[in-house]
Amino acid sequence: MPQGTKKVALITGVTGQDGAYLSHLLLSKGYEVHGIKRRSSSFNTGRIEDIYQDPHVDDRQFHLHHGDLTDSTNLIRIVQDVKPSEIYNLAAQSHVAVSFETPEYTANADAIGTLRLLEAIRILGMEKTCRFYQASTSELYGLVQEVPQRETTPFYPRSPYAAAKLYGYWITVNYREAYGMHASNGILFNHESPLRGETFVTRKITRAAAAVALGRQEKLYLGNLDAQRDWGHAREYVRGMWMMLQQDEPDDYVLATGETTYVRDFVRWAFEDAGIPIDFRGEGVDEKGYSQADGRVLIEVDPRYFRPTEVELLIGDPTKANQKLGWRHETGPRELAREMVLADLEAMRDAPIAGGD
Ligand code: NDP
Ligand code: GDR
Repeated sequence: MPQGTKKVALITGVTGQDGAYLSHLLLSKGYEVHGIKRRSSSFNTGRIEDIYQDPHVDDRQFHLHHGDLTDSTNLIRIVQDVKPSEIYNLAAQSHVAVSFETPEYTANADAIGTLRLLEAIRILGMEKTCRFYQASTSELYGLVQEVPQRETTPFYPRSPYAAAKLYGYWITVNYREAYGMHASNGILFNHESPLRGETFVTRKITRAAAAVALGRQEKLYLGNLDAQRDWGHAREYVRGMWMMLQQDEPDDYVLATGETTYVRDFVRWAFEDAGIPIDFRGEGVDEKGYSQADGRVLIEVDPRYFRPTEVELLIGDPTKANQKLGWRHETGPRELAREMVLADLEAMRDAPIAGGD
């Protein structure tokens, strides 16, 4: 791109956790940012309210377009209108457990949706002018083949979500090799924040810890407490996405903290930060769980949250991203849990809580 030309980014999944953080980052860097949001019967733009700009305002830097990864004509038209210099494909049916219930839809959005976007770039002859980021995932590693997991670790997907993302990963590599596109995969390990969706385990736990502390909830039902995850902060991970697209050459990178934590320890931390120190009684997933000093059972394992096939252990090796991108994480899981609990406590003090699992 000629120097001095304004960079234009198109973000799919702009209403999600990462879409919100990435929009903030790119706006702060002077980008014109376009996001694709789905039509929904109620507002789904809560995470980007603070950067929303009225369509009637002149010289807007943030624009929203209705669209869907399952609709090729819509994607082609948006890419043609926006003419982005960078596309970040963050949209996905991103819940692993839900993918077992909606496998075909998940494949359509997460696998073929990626192909549709790459084809839009190709059909419009933008292979050399538009860089592409694919939101790949540590779920690709699935059944443990090697730890810590790095770019060269073999994949073994364990869910319809991971199988769909495997296609997204390889079609991105293929378009890079076949058409010389600047297309990169970020293989991101779990990243969380106060903006994390309420049904992912960290946020489910921090909201429940806050609600129990405020006397609004008695108990939290969870699934596999023995799973281990490498949890980092979403704000830091979107910076890594941007860094990948600023490289001269496209490539694939792991972003991770290199530290892994049991779900049960995240539970303990979150409740501790909410002012409810808890003792764990026994080991194993069928155990009733944690109790307070007064004997109340606060956590109960409910098998309905078990997955037909589980990913037991994720721990990433971010050496390549450290060395080639200069990317580093700053926030570890303990600090992350605290930030999320404090944010939920603050939000919940002023607002009624909604249900959900
Ligand atoms: P979220 O679930 O918070 O956001 C997903 C976004 O995709 C939402 O904006 C959602 O819209 C949108 N979306 C879902 N289906 C479609 C569709 N068919 N067409 C258009 N948009 C759609 O995910 P995150 O922000 O956490 O993750 C971003 C991406 O990174 C996802 O692809 C995820 O799979 C991947 N990823 C996430 C990791 C994590 O730990 N967070 C780790 C590794 C990869 P709506 O708001 O309407 O639901
Ligand atoms: P994950 O995240 O599947 O790793 O995918 P999630 O937070 O859903 O689960 C993490 C682990 O916690 C266990 N678990 C529970 N999970 C949920 N959601 N609800 C529960 O009640 C519960 N109890 C225990 C799970 O079994 C699992 O082992 C996330 C998503 O953001 C993906 O899009 C992304 O690709 C990966 O992270 C990296």
